[in-house]
Amino acid sequence: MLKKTDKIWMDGKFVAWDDAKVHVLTHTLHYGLGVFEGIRCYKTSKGSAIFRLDEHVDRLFNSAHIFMMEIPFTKKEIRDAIIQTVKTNRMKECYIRPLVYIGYGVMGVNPKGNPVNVSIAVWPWGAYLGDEGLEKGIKVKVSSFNRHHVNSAMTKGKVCGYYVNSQVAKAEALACGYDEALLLDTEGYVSEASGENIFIVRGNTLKTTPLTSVLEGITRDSLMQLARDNRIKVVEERFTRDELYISDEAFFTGTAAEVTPIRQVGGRTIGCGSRGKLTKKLQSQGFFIL
Ligand code: PPE
Repeated sequence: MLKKTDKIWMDGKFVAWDDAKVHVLTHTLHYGLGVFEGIRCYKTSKGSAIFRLDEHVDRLFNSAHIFMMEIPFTKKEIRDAIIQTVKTNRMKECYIRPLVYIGYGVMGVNPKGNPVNVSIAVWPWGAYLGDEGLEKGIKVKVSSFNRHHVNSAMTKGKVCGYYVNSQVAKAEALACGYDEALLLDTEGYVSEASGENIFIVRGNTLKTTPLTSVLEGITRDSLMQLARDNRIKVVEERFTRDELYISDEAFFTGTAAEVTPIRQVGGRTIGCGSRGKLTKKLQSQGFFIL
């Protein structure tokens, strides 16, 4: 269950958690066009810090732009509102969920004529794929579902409706006894997990999928920078599932999942069958601390 916090920011005002409600004919509820972000605030030795806030706000606005949703606030207003929401709720560490959605007014596929609403909620969120997963790694199923074709989903946008695809893949993986689903793109190459990007290690090279059929992950970007700082070669290149099977190490990255090692894919052990050396090193740097 979600752990309630005090207030949720809705269109410029703070409302009590229990009163943060919308009408059942809210357009996004029916047709899935809404865009959102997932951001983490960490407790550091210098106080609380929101991880790459500007990049998350930029991505939120980019998502809205792609779908021609006009956010009735400036980037600065949203940025300030996010900080205020963390402060108002007296959170030292939390997950932050800004959502831009099409409101109540007109029904029918065409969203025009409806307001564009914005909400920002925060809550405490621990290890997304389990504490043990962060330390020992998780079991992954190559999904029977494909990631969206690039001409049906524009993955530079983080869109509510896209997560139906993630949900069916995740449900299938869990039903089969795995922890997470890995989806292939429509050409059969590895794309991403239900809520994470993927990296593999082969020799001294770290490889991740290019930004064609996947979300432009902010954690992915941080990981690539971190690896390069450690003089590790990083390539963005398509790869197949068998390359994952024979990789030395593999891990997922995401705001919620942080850096989660993969220890098994479809019954095949990956590398040492536990968290790899490089994965541990990268986990211990930056904010992804165990
Ligand atoms: N791919 C997908 C499909 C995805 O949902 C996420 C984040 C990523 C990659 C990684 O992006 P980034 O967070 O910028 O590194 N998934 C968010 C939602 C998770 C949820 O269950 O809700 C998240 O991690 O916040």
